[in-house]
Amino acid sequence: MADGEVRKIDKEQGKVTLKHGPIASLDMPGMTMVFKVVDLKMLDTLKQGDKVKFAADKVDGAFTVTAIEVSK
Ligand SMILES: [Cu+2]
Repeated sequence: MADGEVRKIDKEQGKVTLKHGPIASLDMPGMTMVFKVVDLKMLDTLKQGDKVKFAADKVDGAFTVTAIEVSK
């Protein structure tokens, strides 16, 4: 799981903007970027400013959040 912070949520498009730390599985350094989500219900659990832990993968060519939880 990578660390991130929710910057923006777009329920209509099914996308979330995350400022994230390095993601080893994707060989990606830290940055702020937009992800799709595998399940739109994920977006209901999030709000702007939440610190999160998440997993992401490339699905049909698009970086997609496959799991996400708010850090306590
Ligand atoms: Cu990134």
